[in-house]
Amino acid sequence: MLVFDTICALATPPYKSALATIRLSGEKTLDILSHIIVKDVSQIKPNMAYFVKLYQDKNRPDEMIDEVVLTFYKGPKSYTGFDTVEFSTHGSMIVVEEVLDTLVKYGARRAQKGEFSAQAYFNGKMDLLKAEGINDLINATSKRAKTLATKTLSGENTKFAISLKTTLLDYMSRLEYFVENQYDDEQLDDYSGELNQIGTSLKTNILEVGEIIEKTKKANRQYQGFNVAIVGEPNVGKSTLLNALLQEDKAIVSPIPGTTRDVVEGEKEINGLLFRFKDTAGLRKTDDYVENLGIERSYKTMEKADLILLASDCGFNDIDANKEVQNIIKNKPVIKIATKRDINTSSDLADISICSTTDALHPLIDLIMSKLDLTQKEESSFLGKREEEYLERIHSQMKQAYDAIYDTYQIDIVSDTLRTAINSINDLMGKCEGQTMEDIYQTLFSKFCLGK
Ligand SMILES: Nc1nc2c(ncn2[C@@H]2O[C@H](COP(=O)(O)OP(=O)(O)OP(=O)(O)O)[C@@H](O)[C@H]2O)c(=O)[nH]1
Ligand SMILES: [Mg+2]
Repeated sequence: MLVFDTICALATPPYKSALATIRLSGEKTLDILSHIIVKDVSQIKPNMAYFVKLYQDKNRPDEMIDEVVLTFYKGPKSYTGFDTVEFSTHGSMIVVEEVLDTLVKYGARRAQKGEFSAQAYFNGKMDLLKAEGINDLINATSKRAKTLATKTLSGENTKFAISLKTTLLDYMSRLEYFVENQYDDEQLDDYSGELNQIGTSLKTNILEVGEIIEKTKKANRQYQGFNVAIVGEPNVGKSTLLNALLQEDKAIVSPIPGTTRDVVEGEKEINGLLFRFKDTAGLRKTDDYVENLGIERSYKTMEKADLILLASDCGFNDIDANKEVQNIIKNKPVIKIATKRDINTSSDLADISICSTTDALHPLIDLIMSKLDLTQKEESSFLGKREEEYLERIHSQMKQAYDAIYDTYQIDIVSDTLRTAINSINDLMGKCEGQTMEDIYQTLFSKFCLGK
């Protein structure tokens, strides 16, 4: 992949639609344009829309491809930093393919996924935190996920990373002053005082990064959404509960125990968050081969769940005696639901008692929100697993530097560990020293959409 090739791609979904947007970006953009429109390209002003006829060859007006609206963004004031043109064509895939073939004929190359963002990154138009924020926004599947992704675009994450880097650089330069003067007796008294001061400030920085990591973890969980398993013995009303939560007739309900065999799942946005509810086969001892396969899936679904709704219509004694269930739920949030409140007395062991066929489920939803620690909207300027991993790395390197101050009083060790932390901050922002463009593209931008 050569980032600085002139590239083209469809930027809207590849289906028949009213309009389609095609992007062309790179140094040859205007040259390519000069072959396919009659208008003199030197007269085309940036950021203005032009209604033009697009030709396979402007000298052969019988071969018009489409009438389009084109907008020209002059580099470096464009998304990619290169001259860029966006064509808004009629949304036929035949038209789109013809435009792309024509752009390729005059020197463009079909872009790979995320290559426009890669151009922007390598052209210094944005750092990785911003590029990933844009991708997170495109992939958001709930209102909350969208809000979290938008927050990462504000640039607060980059500001924080730069300010932390500046602080650590300041500590390093103060330490290096002492390294240079360490044999000067007059300086020795100041030595431990200065080191202590740096240690105290570093501790505050470590706490701050720790808090940011916690917020990032919460934001990541909220961005991904939550897997909620509905589990219990047969016929207790699990499928009825799934249908009530989804407000949809998704799973088969019947009075015959063992009705649900496979995992039945559905997504629902609640309070702006995405929940994936999974109804499972009722847990019981049985000789039925297929039902046992379903029960195995129930256990696997429980293992992967973020929250378990444990349903029972006759107290929880039997399910509490099920060692396999207890083993899985001991480290997970669980809500014990007494079902069929209209015909049964609730158990003392239940967290909530419901009738899925008639009750409004708000109390259960409130309980789900509090069990998953979702009652407060967490703000985070960082989002994404890569960010979380780098922040943890930086955090542990800062802690190593702190420990080195008090364990060894060895300035060079403190200074070295701070330097490693600074390198990790650079990597977090996307400096990625020692990595080739291809490595960076493969690990990051190849996950983006085509045309982005
Ligand atoms: N009275 C009453 N009946 C209910 C309630 N919830 C479910 N039922 C009934 O209980 C029976 C079993 O419901 P399901 O939802 O199929 O139970 P399940 O736990 O999914 O059962 P399996 O799939 O066999 O494990 C059906 O006849 C439902 O109509 C309730 O709140 N009140
Ligand atoms: Mg069922």
